[in-house]
Amino acid sequence: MNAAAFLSPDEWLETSGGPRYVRLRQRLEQGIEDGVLPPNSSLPPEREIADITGLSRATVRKAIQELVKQGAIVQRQGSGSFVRDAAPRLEQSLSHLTSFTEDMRHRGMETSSKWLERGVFLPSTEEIEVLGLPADGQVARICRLREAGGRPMAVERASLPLDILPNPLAVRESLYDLLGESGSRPVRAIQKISAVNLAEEDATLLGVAEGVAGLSIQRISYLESGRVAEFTRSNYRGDAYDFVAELRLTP
Ligand code: 16G
Repeated sequence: MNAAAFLSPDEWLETSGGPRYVRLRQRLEQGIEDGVLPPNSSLPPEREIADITGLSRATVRKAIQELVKQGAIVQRQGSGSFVRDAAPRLEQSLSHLTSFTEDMRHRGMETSSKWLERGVFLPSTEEIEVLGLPADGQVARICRLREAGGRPMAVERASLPLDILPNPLAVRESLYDLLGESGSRPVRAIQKISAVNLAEEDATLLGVAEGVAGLSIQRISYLESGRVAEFTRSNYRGDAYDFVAELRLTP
């Protein structure tokens, strides 16, 4: 079945309730899922979808914009709308210290987070060592499932000294934005990347089967003064991320 036949309204538009743009969005989602609209295929132009369905162009645009926000459809200037790649791989440069929110914004993707844990805790031995905390001190922890374009990308567990993040509940979408507001955004970081087979908890959160390959990343970030500001352990979906490092010959 081609896209035009699939969008022909008799079968779906009149048979279910809800706003018309939602019904069109659902029909397109179904087409993507069933492979009628395969990865990288182009969608008919808005005008044509409006003609086929009898919907207004504004309604068609609204449905498509929702799918763009979800990351299911990408728009390319001058050439129209396309179904996204089967498993879009995102590249993160290993030479710039950026936040998850910045990385995704740079690609035009919307981010969201699900809070798994946040608060003030007694530190573990590892946190005491890495963050240089007094043994009887406290630590701020924030654990999040990070999503981009509606897809889960990483489980992130960040620990920070309490004077750097006094109120973990104050973090909204971006930790680095908040740290920037208080003048304690890290300026340098060391990252260790290793392969991991995702254990049940993180695999479930990331929407993959237990034991599937992922990337485990440990980031230790520093303030200008050289003090450790953040210790983060993250598990990324292996099929979603490429980390790219630029290498130069030393002069
Ligand atoms: C990145 C960092 C993480 C940092 C987060 C802040 C890696 C492996 N990790 O995900 O250490 O806490 O960005 O992002 O890159 P945010 O400002 O969007 O909360």
